[in-house]
Amino acid sequence: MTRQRDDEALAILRENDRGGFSVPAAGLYPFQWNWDSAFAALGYAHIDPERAVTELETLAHAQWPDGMIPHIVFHREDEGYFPGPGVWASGMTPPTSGITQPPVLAIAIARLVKAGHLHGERLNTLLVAANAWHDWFQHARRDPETGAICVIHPWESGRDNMPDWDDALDAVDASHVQPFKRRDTGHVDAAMRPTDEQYKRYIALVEFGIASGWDQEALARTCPFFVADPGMTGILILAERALADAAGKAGLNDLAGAARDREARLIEGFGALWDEEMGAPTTRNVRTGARGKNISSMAFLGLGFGMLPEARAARLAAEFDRIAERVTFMVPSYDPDCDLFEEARYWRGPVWLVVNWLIAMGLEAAGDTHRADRIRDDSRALVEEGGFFEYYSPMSGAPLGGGTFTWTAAAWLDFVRGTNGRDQS
Ligand code: 9WN
Repeated sequence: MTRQRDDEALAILRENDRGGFSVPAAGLYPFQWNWDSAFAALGYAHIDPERAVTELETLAHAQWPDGMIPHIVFHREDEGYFPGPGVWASGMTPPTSGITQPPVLAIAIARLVKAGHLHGERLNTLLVAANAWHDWFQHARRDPETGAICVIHPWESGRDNMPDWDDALDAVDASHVQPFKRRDTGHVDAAMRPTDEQYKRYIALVEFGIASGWDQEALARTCPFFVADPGMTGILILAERALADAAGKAGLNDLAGAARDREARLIEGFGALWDEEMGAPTTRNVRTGARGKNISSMAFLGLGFGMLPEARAARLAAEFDRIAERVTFMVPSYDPDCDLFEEARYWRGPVWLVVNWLIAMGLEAAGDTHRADRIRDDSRALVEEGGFFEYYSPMSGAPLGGGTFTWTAAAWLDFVRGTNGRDQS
């Protein structure tokens, strides 16, 4: 079975290749998505390293003049997804959405450098792009009180429907949003996707961005939705480390130094999201001060090396172990012991392999191979049983959402089979 899954993973990466960029899944997601692409590159590295580099280049090529790398790049028209380029109206070439997504790019760059696939001018160009993007987060997405990184739209977090966004999203006025036709529910079961009410508010936030002329620094001050996220902050910490490492190897010492400085400030920001009662970092609604009510999967990035002081990391590890007892497959996107947990609905309970990959990466760096192995073994079992789906039930392992998914295939090749890049060191 394992070998058969290897072949299937390779075939998915080839089939979802649109020439220079990959789509997350044919039909459901027909454009280039930001963090999907960074993970895809790590998958392509196992088939065709040149193709892996190109994936990152087409993504970086869509960078805005202000430094933001957008969450979707619309290289060509496709009616199969809503909202498309006309709705976003970003005015960019190529057309893009107007928000960002988790900054996995530098993590992919560093891994390609380590494997000997990326060097010279092409490397320098990518490092400069990643550095400008990381810098942009400090100007356009920083919580002035904690120093943690915020999102102006649930889609920015990559964890669209996570319950901790609910309160902030409910406060968004969607009364003026004109009727529209969703396309996602034509591809997958509506019971697994966000509700229509949530979708209306997603679109209201897009309209708010357009009305501001997509001025990202202004949006940080005025957007009704502005929520600090341990996920975004934790991933940016990993990305800053990766950037410092790759830039150091390339001899770009100023750039490496800038990344290290930002990393130190981000670690403080991550720590400021710690919730003593919860024993975990949680979201913070910057507009109201309200905190997330439960533990989401991304909190476990805090188990990574140097993210939290020892006593807090030990408390967080106890929460990990409690959840690990409750589910068959780690890591559920939301705490299975709370009322808001839903086993099959988008980001309210199911397991995503790319989140597992990031958490395990942190655990391995911290020397916690025991918990990292639990995550890897569960990830392997999910794919062996269910194939390459978008996400899975943490209880039954049922495959859910879209099929033949690019990042799940990449996670299989690189994280499950390739042991997180350790084989390449
Ligand atoms: C909105 C492509 C993307 C992922 C996100 C995931 C989902 C889009 C959607 O699909 O988001 O960006 O329409 O639901 O939540 O993490 O990048 O795979």
